[in-house]
Amino acid sequence: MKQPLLLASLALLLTACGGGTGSSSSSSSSSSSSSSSSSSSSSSSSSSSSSSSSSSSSSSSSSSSSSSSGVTGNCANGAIFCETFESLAGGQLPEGLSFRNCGGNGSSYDITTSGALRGNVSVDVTSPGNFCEAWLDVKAVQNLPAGYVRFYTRQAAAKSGLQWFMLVENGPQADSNGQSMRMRIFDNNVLAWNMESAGDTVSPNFFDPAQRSSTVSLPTGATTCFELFYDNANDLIRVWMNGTEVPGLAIDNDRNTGYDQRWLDAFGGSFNVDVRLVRLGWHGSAGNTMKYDDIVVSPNRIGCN
Ligand SMILES: [Ca+2]
Ligand SMILES: [Ca+2]
Ligand SMILES: [Ca+2]
Repeated sequence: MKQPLLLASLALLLTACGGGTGSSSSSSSSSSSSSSSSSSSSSSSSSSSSSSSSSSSSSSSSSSSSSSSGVTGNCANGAIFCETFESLAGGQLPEGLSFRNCGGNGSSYDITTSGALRGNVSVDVTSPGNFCEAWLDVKAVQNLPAGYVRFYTRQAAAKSGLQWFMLVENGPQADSNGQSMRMRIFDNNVLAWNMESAGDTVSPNFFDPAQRSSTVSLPTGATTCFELFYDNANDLIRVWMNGTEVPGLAIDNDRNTGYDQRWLDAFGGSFNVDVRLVRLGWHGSAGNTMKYDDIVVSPNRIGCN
């Protein structure tokens, strides 16, 4: 039985912000630029006022050009969301994205021509560290029970350890908290899934040299394409980097295949994939800026071209 999202959000609001767990609850800055939809995070409107100002002040210009590109209707190959940021320089996030700040002016985004990843404009997402979250909420995922999220990214500085740049909110309780699936950057930039509430487990178990080779290191200083696939009905998660699947990041509920045994064990033998939101940005102990561009959500594989 699913707990109503409102209750989950309210529960999160009671949680203290920050701390070593990284579970800063902070309220929903998403409401500042979200227009409606059934977003789980926007339901906590009671505290949104504190964060809405920060998100709008984060970008250099206040011209709200939210009329842009691509929420629906003009994306290729059946995609339900696509954003290149090309017409949004200096402005606000488009309707399909919202910003989740840790509160106040803690984190920020900036749609900028500086160092653009693709074309002339991309978006910088900056966190000062100390577990102040900075997320772009990719809201189209809420309307898709199975699909692909494709994006390009580049980190300004190599930061690893207790850091993560993507959150997959799986199940009704996950809301940038201990039940979120973190795409975490461990030492030497090794990527692995990590969830705090499941014994802080990691998948793959990269501490085992044999499994270390099943995953990749996040390139630093290079624009990198990621594709995430999730299928809530068939309980599948897969990840590609630069067009090549990363076998160690696949979770398929078959402990006889791949490298998900540790993950499945942490959930009592099976993991119910129930993806409700994907967040792109930065969160963790260290501050950083992550650039993002060409974000697409589609029921079909998108690729990196
Ligand atoms: Ca662009
Ligand atoms: Ca499922
Ligand atoms: Ca498996």
